[in-house]
Amino acid sequence: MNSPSPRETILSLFSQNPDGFVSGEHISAKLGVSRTAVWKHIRNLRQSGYVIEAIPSRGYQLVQSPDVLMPESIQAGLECLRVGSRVRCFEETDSTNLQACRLGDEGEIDGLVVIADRQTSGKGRMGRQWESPGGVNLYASILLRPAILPFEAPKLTFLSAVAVCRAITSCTGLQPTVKWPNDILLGGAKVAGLLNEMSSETDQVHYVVLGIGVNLNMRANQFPADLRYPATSLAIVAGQPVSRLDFVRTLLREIDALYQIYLEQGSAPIMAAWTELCDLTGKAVEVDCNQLKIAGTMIGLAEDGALLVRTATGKIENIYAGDVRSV
Ligand code: BT5
Repeated sequence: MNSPSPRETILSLFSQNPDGFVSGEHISAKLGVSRTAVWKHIRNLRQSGYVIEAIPSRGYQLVQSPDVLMPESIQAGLECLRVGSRVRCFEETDSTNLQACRLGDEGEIDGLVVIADRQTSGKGRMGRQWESPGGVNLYASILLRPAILPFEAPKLTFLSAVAVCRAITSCTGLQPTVKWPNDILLGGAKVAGLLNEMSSETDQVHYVVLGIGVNLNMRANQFPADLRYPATSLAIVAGQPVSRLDFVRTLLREIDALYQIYLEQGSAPIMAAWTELCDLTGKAVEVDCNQLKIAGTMIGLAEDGALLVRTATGKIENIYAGDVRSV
């Protein structure tokens, strides 16, 4: 991991002190710089939107952080094993997945996180678009380099799905559900979408990119009229805004913890957690598989991540790609 910048060090000192006070002397000793240099770093942080008060004889106090996603505020005190070891934030990019793939091709490390404030070509599955206005949502891609075979990689979508659900519950108390293969729903409306991509050879994965889009503070009038399914945001459902910074930090911790479980125990515990979050098991569904529509009862997941649907004739179909709808 790269050594932290002075800003990162100061923000992490704030996060380590429960009363929020850090003395100028302590910062200057930690950074190995003069008190004047400390004051300059504090001034720069204020210019970036941090509200920092200076209280005589107690030191500096971080009163408020801006809801701007920056590597140092995301990483401060994050304590993840892998995820977030490097964080790249863009004000605007075409797609965080494309960025992460480009960086993956250049050799970026396991655990790299790419975040954008807005995307100009946010990607959904099968060439669809992901609506990505600025300042309101989370658009993130996580680069992982697990030593797995290519056929295993699609199962990592379940990891992102469980992590997103846990982060939503932790930040808002809401209880989302999952819909195979890549949707997170609140009250039946889509609140988050996932898009995994990978680079591999026949018998080796170079990297996997977990693409995660979560509608945090998007307003009803920001959704296009022609969405395939009803959509919503956490703020619409919770009735109050969600801190993007808190959400992304919570999400990265959840992904890191699940990734550790995945590396130690494989995908079975993660798929079990996903199944718990799915409320369509045992229900009548219709799956749109491009040319073909399959109707039946959703049974659950096969070991390889396929969706199992029992049709009216009693036949069990293993479905690898499609859009599921409850009927
Ligand atoms: C997805 O595709 O749900 C995958 C979305 C992944 C987005 C993330 S953002 C970070 C990373 N970088 C990227 O470029 N992508 C990933 P799919 O199941 O195909 O759903 C796409 C469909 O959802 C669209 O055709 C619309 O109908 C609808 N949609 C578009 N934007 C939406 C939004 N913000 N919220 C809810 N629904 C949306």
